[in-house]
Amino acid sequence: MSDRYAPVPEDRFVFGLWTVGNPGRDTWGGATRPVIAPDEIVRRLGDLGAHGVCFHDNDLIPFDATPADREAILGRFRKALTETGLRVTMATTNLAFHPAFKDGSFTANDPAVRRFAIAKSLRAIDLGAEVGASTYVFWGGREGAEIHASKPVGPALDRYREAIDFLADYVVDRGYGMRFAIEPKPNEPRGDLFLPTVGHALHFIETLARPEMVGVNPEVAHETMAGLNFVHAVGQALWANKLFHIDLNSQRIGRYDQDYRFGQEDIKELLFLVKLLEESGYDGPLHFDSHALRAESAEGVWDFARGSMRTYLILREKATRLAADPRYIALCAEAQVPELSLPTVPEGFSGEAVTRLLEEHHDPDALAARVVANERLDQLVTEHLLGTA
Ligand code: GLT
Ligand code: MN
Ligand code: MN
Repeated sequence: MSDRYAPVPEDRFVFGLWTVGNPGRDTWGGATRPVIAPDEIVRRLGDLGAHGVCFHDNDLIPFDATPADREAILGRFRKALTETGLRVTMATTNLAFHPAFKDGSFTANDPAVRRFAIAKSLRAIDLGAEVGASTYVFWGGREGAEIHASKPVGPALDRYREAIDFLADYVVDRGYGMRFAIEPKPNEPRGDLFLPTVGHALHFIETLARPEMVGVNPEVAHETMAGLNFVHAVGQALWANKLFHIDLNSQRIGRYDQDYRFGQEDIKELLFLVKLLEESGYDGPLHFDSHALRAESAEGVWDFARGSMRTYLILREKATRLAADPRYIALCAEAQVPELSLPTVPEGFSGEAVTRLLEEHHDPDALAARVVANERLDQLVTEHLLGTA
């Protein structure tokens, strides 16, 4: 393995405690690997050249921990952070696991559950602030329904918005300076989830009291589950200045949430994702929200982590080479890619502009006959990926 693909903290690679810490449990079977303590995860990631970690409240502090337990765990965790130089980039609340949330958390029909969910989030925000997290993610794992009759969408979205608005006010009130990122997902664990796609989340954000504080946290697997184009989802989030965080992994269309290692599937889409992220100037965390295969061993988890980062760096290099390849530039020119950035009616609307457009000679047959060379363009991309370009 060549050193140029060895990550350094400046690459901004981050793993959730629940990702490398995933012991291989699934719906059909128990753990295949031992649980790893948070401070041990920090040390192993530090050895690999990662930048940071993120967590749900209960990944770090168990649900039933006493205040003394909390301080002891936090002490060990902080010590590992100091010794390795790793940062906490993001925190979130586990609002999915406890049976109390079986009918939703912020959108549970029972107001007492909703109040508990907000209180749990307040404590988790405090915990995140204590260790320096600058982004707070909201993934509504239980916000949804299986049957139509139980959960009218309008009131549910009102309650979702009420919770986010309340928590945003709290962050401002405490002076934490955190930003929120909403993570869409189409389904699982609920039959249908609210805010199922990046597009739904982007619209919802515009209805909030503090829209400037809230962006999205798109995940490769989640848009792909729904058969959507992830590069387009991220492209639109960037276009809206709302890409606050990103969850990187791999997924096959139409399956359950597989959370595969980044690069395990659809390398071409990931090449364009990396190209987009790098060219956009996105400077937030690159979070791998994925886990090692269930059959993998305890030690293999670190191969998974190393592989995720290495693949990103290889794709980053490929993206740079592709963008600089004169053949690519020429084929993009033939496909009129630069022209897409030119305004269509540069002078804007006016009566004269309308007249000019209507009087202009348009030759539809000539327009239809133009050459766009998309086959050669994509073949060149493919050969870059295959190493034959
Ligand atoms: C859970 C989910 C992820 C979310 C995490 C944040 S937890 O693993 O599948 O996509 O990012 O709550
Ligand atoms: Mn995720
Ligand atoms: Mn996922």
